[in-house]
Amino acid sequence: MTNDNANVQERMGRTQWFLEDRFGMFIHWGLYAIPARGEWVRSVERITVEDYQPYFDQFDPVRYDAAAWARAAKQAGMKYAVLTAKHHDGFCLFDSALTDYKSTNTPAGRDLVREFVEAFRAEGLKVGLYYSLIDWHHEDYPAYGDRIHPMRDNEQYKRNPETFDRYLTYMHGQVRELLTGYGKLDIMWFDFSYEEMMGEKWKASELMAMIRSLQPHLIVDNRLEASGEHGGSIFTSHPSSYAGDFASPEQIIPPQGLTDSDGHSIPWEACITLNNNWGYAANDQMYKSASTVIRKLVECVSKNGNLLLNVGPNALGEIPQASLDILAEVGAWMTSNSASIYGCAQADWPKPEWGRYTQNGNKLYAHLFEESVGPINLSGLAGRVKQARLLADGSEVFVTRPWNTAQYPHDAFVSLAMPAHASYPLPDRRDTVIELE
Ligand code: H79
Repeated sequence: MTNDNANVQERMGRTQWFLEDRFGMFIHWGLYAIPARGEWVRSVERITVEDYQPYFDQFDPVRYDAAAWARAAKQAGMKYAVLTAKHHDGFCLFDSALTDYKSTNTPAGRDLVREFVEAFRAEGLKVGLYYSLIDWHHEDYPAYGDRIHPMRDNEQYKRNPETFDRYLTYMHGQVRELLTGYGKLDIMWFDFSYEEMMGEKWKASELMAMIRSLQPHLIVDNRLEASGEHGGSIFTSHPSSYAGDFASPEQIIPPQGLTDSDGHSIPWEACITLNNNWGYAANDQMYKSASTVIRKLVECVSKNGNLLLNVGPNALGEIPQASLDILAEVGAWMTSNSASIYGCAQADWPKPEWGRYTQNGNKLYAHLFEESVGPINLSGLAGRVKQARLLADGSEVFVTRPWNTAQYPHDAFVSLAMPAHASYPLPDRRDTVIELE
């Protein structure tokens, strides 16, 4: 069944590359890298604009080397990246003509967004920009001053819609700057709507009309309309013009792939941190292992989704070494296994007991997370497997039917070792991939 809604049709065209690429880097970077307690520090600790000002006066990331970031992303197997051009604190990493609160006015003296887009494009990666709808610094945003918790400021908004209009002019103007001054962008990542602050409160149809006219191929997340409570009309058969091109589950991988009310798959991207913070947090060493990252990437792809994995560079501009180490190990796995990720999607078979399937046409990828006792059961695949090979080295895997499988006539079995009924360690304990034709 196809959907004749024009927004859905156009979305399918725009998101084609996104559904193939599957793996991207999220980068949260700004003044908050100096206090190093996460990007929400100003709100959580009720820091006033004045008390936050020293971080602006000190911001001098002398080791920022966008080319080094781009190499780390590329070597990890990532195909695109999204940088925080402006986060909730309102600080701009780009040379906006509409504010003085920008990196070019700090000791950094540089347009950090420009360096980012140029370096990542040079590595062949697609580039996206995160732009916060919320702004704790702009005087016309209803959460100005020390009342900076956006969830609690609707009363103030209701009292003063005229001044909020001035903020919207600023916000739309900055989006225009980003879309006209930095070449071809691939993603705009808006964050976030809440309570009644959503959709047309942001003048979203006007904003989207501008985006579509300036950069028609660009894809947009669903957060002009989605809040924590609901994902917006992208989940219906007739999405609005600002419903977005993909859903954006945060710090969660949905239990099943995401579908609209007609049961059609929706493009989605889980954004997940490497430790427990988005912005740099000096005391947060709760890093996910490379193994976990690989398996979670596989899980996303097995449910038709993408993974946008976050790093938080420090005040000097470096991606933390612990993050780089994990990315390098993920990259080592991707080097020999990425055919089971790029261009792959949910398989035609249900999730197996020992791991997950991904699929690309007639290639089915069995991702073994668990060691097996005896031959590995490919449920329901009896007579359908033409050939099986280890993806990492191309070596043949035995499609086998030893005596102890006779009672399971509908299942196919493969074995990584002879004799076929032996137990054996997996060649790659993170995820051993068997390519089945
Ligand atoms: O940019 C990252 C987050 O800063 C942002 N979205 C991702 C991509 C985000 N903003 N708000 N939220 C996510 C949800 C709000 C969470 C909150 Fe809290 C709970 C705000 C206050 C309580 C988390 C915990 C942030 C501060 C404490």
